[in-house]
Amino acid sequence: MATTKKAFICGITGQDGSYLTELLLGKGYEVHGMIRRTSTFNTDRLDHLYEDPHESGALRLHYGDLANAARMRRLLGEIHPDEIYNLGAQSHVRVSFDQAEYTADIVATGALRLMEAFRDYAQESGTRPRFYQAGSSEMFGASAPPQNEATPFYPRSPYAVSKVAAHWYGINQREAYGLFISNGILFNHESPRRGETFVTRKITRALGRIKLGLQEKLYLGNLDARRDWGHAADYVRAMWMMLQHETPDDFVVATGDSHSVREFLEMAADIAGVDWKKCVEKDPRYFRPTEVDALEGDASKARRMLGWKPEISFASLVRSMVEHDLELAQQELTLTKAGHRVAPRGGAHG
Ligand code: NAP
Ligand code: F7E
Repeated sequence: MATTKKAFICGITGQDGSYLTELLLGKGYEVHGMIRRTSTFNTDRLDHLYEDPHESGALRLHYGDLANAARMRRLLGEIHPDEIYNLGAQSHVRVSFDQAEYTADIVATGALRLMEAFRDYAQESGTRPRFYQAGSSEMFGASAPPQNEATPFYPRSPYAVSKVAAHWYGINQREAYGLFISNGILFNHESPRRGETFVTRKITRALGRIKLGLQEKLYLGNLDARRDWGHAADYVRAMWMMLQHETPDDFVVATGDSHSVREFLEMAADIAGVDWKKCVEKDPRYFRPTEVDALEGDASKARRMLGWKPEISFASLVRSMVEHDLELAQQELTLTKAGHRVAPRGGAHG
C-alpha cells in the first residue's frame, strides 16, 4: 500500500498557501502548515479546508515563524515531510521600502533559516526530501522583458533584493550539499483570495464597493506599469510539478502576456459597470521610490521540462475577481443597512 505523502507549507495562510493546500489535499497528501501566532485569526483562506484538530484531519497547523530557526528545525524533525514549500514572506513591494530590514530578515535570512533546518533534516532522516523556494519576477526588476531563467537579476526594492538572496541560498545549498532545492521564479499571480493591498485586488474590491455606493474614490499610483498576470491556482500547480521533476532546477512561471495597470482597471471597470475615469485619482503615496516598469515572462523551460502551462485566461481571472468582489460588496451593503459599520478598505501603503 502506498504511504501518504506529507507536505510542510510555510506561508500556508497566504493566497498561494491556500491554493496549494487544496491541490495537495486533493492529491491525498497530509498537509502540515506553519502559521504565525497573531492576536486575530489569520486562517480565513483555509477555513473551508480545516477540520476539528481533535479529529484526524489531513490538514494540521503548527505555530512557528521564519524568524525562529529552532522551531522550524524541530517541526521538520517531528513531521518528517517529503516536500517542503517556503511561501512565507513579507510579500508587499511598497511596504518593503518602509520595512527593509524586517523584509530582509524574513524573506532572505528566514529562507536561509528554513533551508539550514532542511539541510540537517535531510541528512539526519536519510531520505531525500524536496524543497520549493518561492522566488519572484521582481528579481528581474529593471532587466528588459521578456525575462527567462537566463535574464540577469536587477532587483529594484528591498523585497526583490531579499528574494535574490534567497534564490542564491537555494542554489548554493543545492550545489554544496547535493540537496533537492528548486527555485520557482513566479510572475504576478492573482485570484479572488489575493491580498487587498495588491493592485489587482485593490481595484476589484473598490469597484465592487463603488458600484454599490459604499465608496466614492479609488486612489492609485502608477497606472503605466506592466505586469504578466496569471491565476494563483495555475501557479501552485507549477510549484508541485517542480518537486515531482527528477532533478532540482530553477523555473520561470508566467503566461507570456502582459497588461498595464490601466488595462486591468479598464477591463475590471467594464465588467463591474463603473466609469473608472469618474472615480479613480492618483495618490503619490502609492508610487515606489524605484519602480519595476515591465515584466513579461518566457516560461518555455517549464513548458518543455515540466509540461506546465496556464489554463486560466487573463479575461477569466479579471472576471472572477470582479464577480467575487461585487458579491462581497453586496454582503457589506446588507450589513450597513442593518446598522453595522463597515470600515473603509486599504492599508497605509497599499
Ligand atoms: P501572501 O498572500 O502575502 O502570503 C504570505 C504568507 O507568508 C502568509 O501566510 C504570511 O502569514 C506568511 N508570513 C509572513 N511573514 C512570515 C513570517 N515571519 N514567518 C512565517 N510566515 C510568514 O503571499 P502570496 O501571494 O501567497 O505569495 C506566496 C509567496 O510567493 C511569497 O513568498 C511571495 O513573496 C512569493 N511570490 C508571490 C507572487 C504573487 O504574485 N503572488 C509572485 C512571486 C512570488 P500571515 O497570513 O500571518 O501574514
Ligand atoms: O503592484 C502598481 C505598482 O503591489 C503592481 C507581489 O505579489 O508581484 C507582487 O508585486 C504594479 C506596480 O504587485 C498601485 O506600482 C499602481 O507597478 O500589485 P502590486 P508587485 O509590486 O508587482 C510580485 C511578482 C511579487 O513577488 C510580490 O510579492 O501596480 N500600482 N497603483 C499599485 N500597486 C499597489 N499595490 N497599490 C496601488 O495603489
